[in-house]
Amino acid sequence: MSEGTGLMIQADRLWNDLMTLGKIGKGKDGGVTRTSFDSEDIKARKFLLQLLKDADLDPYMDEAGNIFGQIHGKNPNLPAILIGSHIDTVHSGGRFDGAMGVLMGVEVLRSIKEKGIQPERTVKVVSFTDEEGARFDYAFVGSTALSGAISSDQLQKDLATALDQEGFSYLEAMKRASMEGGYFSRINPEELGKACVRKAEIKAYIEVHIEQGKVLESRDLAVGVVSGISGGHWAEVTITGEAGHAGTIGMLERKDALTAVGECLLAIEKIARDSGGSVATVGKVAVKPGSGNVIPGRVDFTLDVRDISDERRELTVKKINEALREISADRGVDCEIRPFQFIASVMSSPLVVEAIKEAFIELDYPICELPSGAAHDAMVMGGITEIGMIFVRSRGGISHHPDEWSSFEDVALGCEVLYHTTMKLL
Ligand code: HGY
Ligand code: MN
Ligand code: MN
Repeated sequence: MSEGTGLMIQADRLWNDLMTLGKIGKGKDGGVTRTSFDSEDIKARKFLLQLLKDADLDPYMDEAGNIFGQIHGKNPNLPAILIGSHIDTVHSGGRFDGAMGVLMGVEVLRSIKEKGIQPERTVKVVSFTDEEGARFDYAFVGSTALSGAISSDQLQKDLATALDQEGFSYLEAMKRASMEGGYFSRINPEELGKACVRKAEIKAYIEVHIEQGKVLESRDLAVGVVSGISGGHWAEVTITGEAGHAGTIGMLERKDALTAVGECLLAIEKIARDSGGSVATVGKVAVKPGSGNVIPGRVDFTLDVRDISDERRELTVKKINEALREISADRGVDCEIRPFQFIASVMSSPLVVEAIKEAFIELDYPICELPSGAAHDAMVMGGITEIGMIFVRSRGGISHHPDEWSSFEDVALGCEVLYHTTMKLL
């Protein structure tokens, strides 16, 4: 136990790491921006590698840029326990989303090591490359490569065509990052297959995450166990009308792409509201040519549809697609819908859920089970291993925002639950 706190982990040290990492990529509004392989993400990766090195956790990076620390088990042939999350962020996001899960993994491994415990099986912490997809609109890159959720050839093709706003491809960004040398040298988008692990190599994957919702807060609880994670369907939509002079083209002669999109947005909202459980979001809209005195000729927007029920989500997507085509036909504009990513919902594994619940009981804390509306690397890992997640209370449910916050006490308890869970699974 750590002196004075009654905890097996060192909460002060963890909090200090969390606040230090939160300064990397911090902008004027207090939000953190570390998108994959940008300069701040590289700095954060270096910070994490140093932390792992200092703790003697034998760090390494794989071909996909996933960062690992580890304690080698007495029996290296036994499947390992993996604890993880991500350190990339959305644009102007918070300090906790992802980073907290990774740093708790580091803290748990550090604590195990300091107590002189050498487990039977290997335990690793992983920071997955690009969970958020904020720079290239392509998410879950590291967990997809590691789990082999899609073939490495397909992933490489996707990364070659995924572009950031400057037209820089994912593949180029990875190659550039590999030139940092040292641990980074292993990054190789042409060898992503080497980052893929076999099912037999991992016993379970555990992820701690800020809840990003208000369930725990409303129940006055600091931590909870996740029952399942909602899957998602992501697409890009292009509506093409006719650009023209804002002063000369009469209202009845126009094929305004943006007004068509206006109608589409309301239809999307209504379909999701009436679905009985799906949520649908258009979070990014680009208007072309984008001039105040020109009728918009083309609009590109993103579509994000989530639901814990795969069947209901796909029905919602079908209805949305039909509505977009119908509205476009009525307005004489073209509509192209390009689905680019799909992840099925994943239920947590009884093996990990039971271990988490036993940890709660050991700590004499009430058990609260709740679903996750947000996506996580855990759902991708669900394709290859047993998964489970622990949620930490999120102040006001605010997330993907500079004000995102979990208290010191809640973070400490979350990490303590993770420690006890890990020990049960080892
Ligand atoms: O979009 C999500 O649910 C996650 O935060 N990446
Ligand atoms: Mn997020
Ligand atoms: Mn996250």
